[in-house]
Amino acid sequence: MSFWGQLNLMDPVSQIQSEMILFHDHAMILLVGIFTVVSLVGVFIILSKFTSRNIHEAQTLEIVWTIIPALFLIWLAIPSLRLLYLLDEQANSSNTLKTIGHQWYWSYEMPYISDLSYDSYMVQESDLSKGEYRLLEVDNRTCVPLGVETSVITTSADVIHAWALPSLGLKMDSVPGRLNLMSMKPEVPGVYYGQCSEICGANHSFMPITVEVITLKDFVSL
Ligand SMILES: [Cu+2]
Repeated sequence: MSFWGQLNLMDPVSQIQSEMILFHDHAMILLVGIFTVVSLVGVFIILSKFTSRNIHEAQTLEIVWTIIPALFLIWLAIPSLRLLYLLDEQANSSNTLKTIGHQWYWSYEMPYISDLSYDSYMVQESDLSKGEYRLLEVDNRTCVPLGVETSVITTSADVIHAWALPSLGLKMDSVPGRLNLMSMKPEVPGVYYGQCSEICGANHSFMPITVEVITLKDFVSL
């Protein structure tokens, strides 16, 4: 995550995040197209001599300019719905990570692996080592296995927080008294950063999320 990296979306490391970036590009094609056409129409209206100002109806034109936008909406809606259902897919999950938001830190549990529960606090600026990211490093990173689908269950102990990991296309509210479910399948090993994404109080900006993606072999031997 260099300076230039911070100006863009983070690199996708899961199939679902790549799909979301593709959908963004797909939607941008239409957006840029509409912007261009509307701008051109605006320019033509300014330059028009209004010789057609006495025309009151044009059935064919009206049919065309109703049907074409409707087709564009379908062109947007179909991949959008597909993505929505893909995001909810939980069928092949074989590991579970529970994340609990607190004011102002996260705690994690991995019930299938151990009954261990641990807290994850941000590393203060004065304690950072060289090369570590300010406001993003935590004292206890959570680990998930590479190439394995992990269900992430998120909840909160006090107010509403949100657990987010942009590289993996994850963001979900952590609501007290509720268990919200999402799934992740990281395809590239590495360390990924996220932040609480719900304004949750004074130290909202200081409860980052750091996830280490390690090979299954390393994960099993933890
Ligand atoms: Cu929070």
